[in-house]
Formats: sequence, C-alpha cells, structure tokens
Amino acid sequence: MVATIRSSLRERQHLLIRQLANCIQRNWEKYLNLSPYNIPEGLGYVEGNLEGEKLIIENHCYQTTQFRKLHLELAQVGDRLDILHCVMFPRSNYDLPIFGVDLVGSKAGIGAAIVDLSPVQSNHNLPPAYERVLANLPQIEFAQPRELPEWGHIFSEFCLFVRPINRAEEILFLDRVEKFLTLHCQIAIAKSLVSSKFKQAQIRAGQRYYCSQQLRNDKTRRVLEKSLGRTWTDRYMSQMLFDCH
Ligand code: 18B
Repeated sequence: MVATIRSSLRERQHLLIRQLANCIQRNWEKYLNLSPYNIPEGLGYVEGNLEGEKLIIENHCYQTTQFRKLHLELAQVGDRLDILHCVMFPRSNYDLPIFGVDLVGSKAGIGAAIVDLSPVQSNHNLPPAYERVLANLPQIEFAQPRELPEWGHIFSEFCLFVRPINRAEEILFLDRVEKFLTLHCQIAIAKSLVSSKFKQAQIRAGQRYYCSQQLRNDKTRRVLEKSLGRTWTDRYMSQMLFDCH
C-alpha cells in the first residue's frame, strides 16, 4: 500500500522532476552499495494541510560506506507546486563535497533548477579531481540564469541556477546534473579515507556551516510553515533536510 502511494506521487509530478528522481536513483544503485537509513520518527512520509493546501512529502534515504546520508525528497503542495530536493552528505572521514539539487515547479513550468557540488573545505576549494573535470565541461548558456541569494556563498563556482524556459533547456539541466552525479559517485568510490582527526573535525565543521546557511532559505521555510506550522517546520528542516553531525 505504501509503495502504491509513493510511486503515485512521482507519477503525478512534473516530467523533469520524475526524470531527475529516476536518474538519481539509477546512479545511486549503479555506483553505490546502498544500506537502509533510519529516518527520524514520523518524518518519512508527511502530510499536512494547516492552511487548506495539502502538502505531501515522501522521503527516500540510504547510507553507504562513503555517505552518512543520501536523501531524495519529493514534495507536492496542492496542485500548485512540485518539488524535488536531493542532498548527499559524505561521512566525515571522506573529503568530498556536498552534492545538492533543488527543483521547484508549478503549472507554469520549472521556476528554479539548481545543482551544485559544494565545497566543505575551509578554503572553499573543491578537491583537484573535481576541479579538473568540472572546469573542462562545455559552457552551457541558459536564457534565464538566476541570481543566488546572499547565503548562496556556500555554493561552488560550478553551481548552476536557472529557470529553464523550454524542454530543451530542461534536458540540458538534467544532463548536467547527471554529469555532476556520476563524477561524484566515481570519485567517492575510489577515494581513500581521511585518518587525521583534525581533518575530520574540519570536514564536520564544513558540513555544519553548509547546513546552517541552507537553513536560512526562507522560501523553503515559508512553503513548509504554511502546511506544517512553525514547530514542525523547524524540526523538519533541522532534522530531516539539513541535519548536522
Ligand atoms: N526552494 N525546496 O527542498 N535548496 O534544498 N532553493 C526554493 O522560484 C523547497 C535545497 C535553493 O532565491 C523556492 O524562487 C521546499 C538544496 C536556492 O532566495 C522554493 C523544499 C539546494 C533557492 C523552495 C526544498 C537549494 C531555492 C523558491 C523541501 C541547493 C533560491 C523558488 C522539500 C543545492 C532561493 C523560486 C532564493 C528556492 C522550496 C537551493 C519554493 C519546500 C539542496 C538557492
């Protein structure tokens, strides 16, 4: 029964969201050895409708040797908004950036499409293996690039933030996300462990900082508060979306 509910949300969502969700899941299954992840009590499948508009959230989470949490979230607000959110949090003994994607769509189309491999090193650099590949990807032009908010300084120079204007741009975005994702998985599985406790503490601090800035996203907060209320939203954002260890 749960499986039926879950697949039906994805099927009702914007085509690009469906395609991206399938792409992420496919890559995770192809490259990583997925283990179950314990989602905090009551936060796996959430429904709320405080102010009349129904919010449905479904979460898919895993962990692997390299990642403490792989999180793919699909959400729908009434028949107004479709959202895909994905973050891959590395374990603190892996010196890896944070892969993140957010897609926000309405009847008018995808209004916000953002993907990044965000550095957690204190000098804000990506590991050289990432730099080499990302700096050589062909430049792609989107008709409507979007400006990052002030807290967006956590993102790398390779961050892509656009409003795709047509199907061709949606596919360009999807292809770029898949490039980031396959590169990330390939580097992650070949990466050696960080043994220095000092370096591990720095990685943890970098992840905490990333989360603290993401928690400043008022647009996310507003959508959730309308359906879930203040207390639930605080708990949801700090324990499910951007929990820091
Ligand atoms: N996000 N997004 O994930 N957010 O979670 N998102 C919006 O057209 C939700 C991430 C990011 O301009 C908008 O303006 C909800 C990750 C940035 O001030 C809405 C959930 C990244 C912006 C939502 C969710 C990320 C943004 C406004 C939980 C990046 C622009 C859409 C399911 C890796 C912020 C618009 C700004 C925007 C909503 C980025 C409604 C509810 C992982 C930078």
